[in-house]
Amino acid sequence: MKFKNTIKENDVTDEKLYKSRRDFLKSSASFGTGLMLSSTLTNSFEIDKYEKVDKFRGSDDELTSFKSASTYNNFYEFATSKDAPASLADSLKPEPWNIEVSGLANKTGVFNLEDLIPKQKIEERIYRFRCVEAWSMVIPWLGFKLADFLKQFEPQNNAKYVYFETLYDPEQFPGQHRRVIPWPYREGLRMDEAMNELAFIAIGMYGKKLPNQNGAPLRLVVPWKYGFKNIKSIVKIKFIDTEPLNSWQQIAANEYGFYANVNPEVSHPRWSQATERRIGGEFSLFNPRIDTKIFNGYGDYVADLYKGMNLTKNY
Ligand SMILES: Nc1nc2c(c(=O)[nH]1)N[C@H]1C(S)=C(S)[C@@H](COP(=O)(O)O)O[C@H]1N2
Ligand SMILES: [Mo]
Repeated sequence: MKFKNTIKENDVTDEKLYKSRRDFLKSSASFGTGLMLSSTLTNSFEIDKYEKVDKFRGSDDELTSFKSASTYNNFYEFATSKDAPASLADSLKPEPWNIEVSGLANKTGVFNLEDLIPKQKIEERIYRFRCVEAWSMVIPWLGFKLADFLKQFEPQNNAKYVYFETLYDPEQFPGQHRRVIPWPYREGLRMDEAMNELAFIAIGMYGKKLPNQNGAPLRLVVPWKYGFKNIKSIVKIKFIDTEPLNSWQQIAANEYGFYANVNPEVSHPRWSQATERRIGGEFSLFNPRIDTKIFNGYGDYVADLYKGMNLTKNY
């Protein structure tokens, strides 16, 4: 089914309206229709100037509230508690924002995010989000395919991995005064994972720009992997030929390796990953637990990437 939506951001500023729009779109969203809007993007980083195409509803579950998603955060650059990032986040200045692209690509250098975004088609994607700590959310992201974003730098054939770094600046990230992890936060994907249609760069959520505490101005969203792969506030992208060390391996190599695909059958050393708790509501600690699915339920899109790999070893 082909369906075109040209709903602009200012139609959806409040959450109630936002929800009713979701219901309206429920039947229309279908993945992979290949339908794109001819965009009328301007050269500025104002999310409401972009026309959006609704393309993927990757979960029919009720959305997590904006309030929960923007006040229950993991962002160690601010602090290690969940509620602190929201209250500390003003010190981050996400505009203007430069990204340094290096390594095995034809177009490398320092780019201003404002110059990179207008080339992208802004989509909305509703994805489940599963943290390794066994809680989860359902979030409507705004952004673009990581594949499209990376292709503009013309990665070379020998680029087998893409590596990302978060900003290091203790003035903007007070948590970096303490060395709770070896800063900067770093992550990576195998190139075919990065090119997968689900891999996404978010610059917004719930119809608005990304709140700082959620990783403004741009963060990775890979919904079949544990939350820690979803690196925030990216300033460096490097195309490389060997598997990079990500932050979680640096701090706890015995817990998770490079892939970190959601897998209910591979327990964390200290807890089971078979079930999860949906965040939401005042007493969400008491929400009933639900079953966790392999690849967070996105196996149809990503299982092929891991054919022939032992997923209990490559976790
Ligand atoms: N730079 C950076 N990125 C990060 C983190 C972090 O501490 N620093 N935490 C990760 C973890 S563990 C999770 S669960 C998600 C949380 O994203 P959210 O706060 O938007 O829900 O961000 C991930 N990306
Ligand atoms: Mo996480």
